[in-house]
Amino acid sequence: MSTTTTPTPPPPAPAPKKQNRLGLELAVYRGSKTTLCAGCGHNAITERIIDAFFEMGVDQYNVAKFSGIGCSSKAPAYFLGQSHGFNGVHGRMPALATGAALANRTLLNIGVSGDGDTASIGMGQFIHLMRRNLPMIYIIENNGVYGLTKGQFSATADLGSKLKTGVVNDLPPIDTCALAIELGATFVARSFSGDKAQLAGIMKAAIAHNGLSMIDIISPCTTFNDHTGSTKSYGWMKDHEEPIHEVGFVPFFDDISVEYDEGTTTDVRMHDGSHLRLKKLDRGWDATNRVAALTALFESVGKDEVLTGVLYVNPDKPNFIDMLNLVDEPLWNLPLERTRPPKEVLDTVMEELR
Ligand SMILES: Cc1ncc(C[n+]2csc(CCOP(=O)(O)OP(=O)(O)O)c2C)c(N)n1
Ligand code: SF4
Ligand SMILES: [Mg+2]
Repeated sequence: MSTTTTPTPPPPAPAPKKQNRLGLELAVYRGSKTTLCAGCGHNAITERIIDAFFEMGVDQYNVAKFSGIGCSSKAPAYFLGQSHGFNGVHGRMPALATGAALANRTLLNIGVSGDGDTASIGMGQFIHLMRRNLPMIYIIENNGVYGLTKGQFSATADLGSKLKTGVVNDLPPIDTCALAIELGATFVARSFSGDKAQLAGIMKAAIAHNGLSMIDIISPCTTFNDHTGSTKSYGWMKDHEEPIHEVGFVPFFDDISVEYDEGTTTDVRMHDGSHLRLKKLDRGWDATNRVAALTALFESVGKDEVLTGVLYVNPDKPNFIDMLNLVDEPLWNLPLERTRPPKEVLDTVMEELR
């Protein structure tokens, strides 16, 4: 008796990988493999940065990444592997970023810092960066400890929170968001590394913003600060995160006529034509009102709640580079005759000083 064998059908062709508006795949936006601990919140933030730059279709060659020292400051090595990068001294990233932004105004700048790198050793530089409203994204990966040096309290640790050893923090925290709003940053947000949807919207809006975007992201340190008694742990954030609105974002290259209800949603037109859409929740937060944002942050102190979302946004204030009235071309590319005053001008200056 003859047997007939049915040929096995060929396996289905793999689904084509999604491409962005530059025709690039997500993988192109990755960097080196992370060396951080498994489960570290910083790794989740790296993923959100990769997603946001991919979805916005940013040209990596036009991006400069900056950082200081800490586990968090290692993160720029793990995203945008084809961008420029400068890993600086502890707490001194703002000065580096300021120099680079002035030398080449066409760059899109992103800095990653830690709560130690920013709120302890780097505080002097941080406050001047906020006050200058330099066009850059400044991310604080906030775990309440110095992870890299084995978990000492940082200046953002909450009053009464505990180390694994039982040591209690008896100093009040510095609220980097309240400081940034007061000092002049024009896009200030707080989020949680575990809140994928919210962080995605915030990150894309920060890319679209033409000024200082300060994003403080609670980012649990699984090795030194993820236990009961910590207020920067996954468990605490799961129970105490209080989103102030739903964050939506419509990039300029998508159809912006998407319907929304003006009564419940604030629409903020960003510099590049994108739209940030903040759907009000119970609090009725007005993210364009600086004083109200500060008041709400002060009122939340001691209430065991972490307010997350875009706390404040002002897309219209001139940034540091606009204020300096620089020429349109990058300074690094100007010929000597356009950067050095001619001899006659110098002679006149010398004459005046006689
Ligand atoms: C001038 C200087 N002082 C102190 C140190 C030691 N040090 C290295 S990283 C760090 C703190 C890092 O904490 P954070 O910025 O919160 O980053 P994390 O590791 O928690 O992500 C300190 C104090 C240093 N490297 N350089
Ligand atoms: S020590 Fe903490 S902050 Fe550093 S990589 Fe490990 S989990 Fe992350
Ligand atoms: Mg830290």
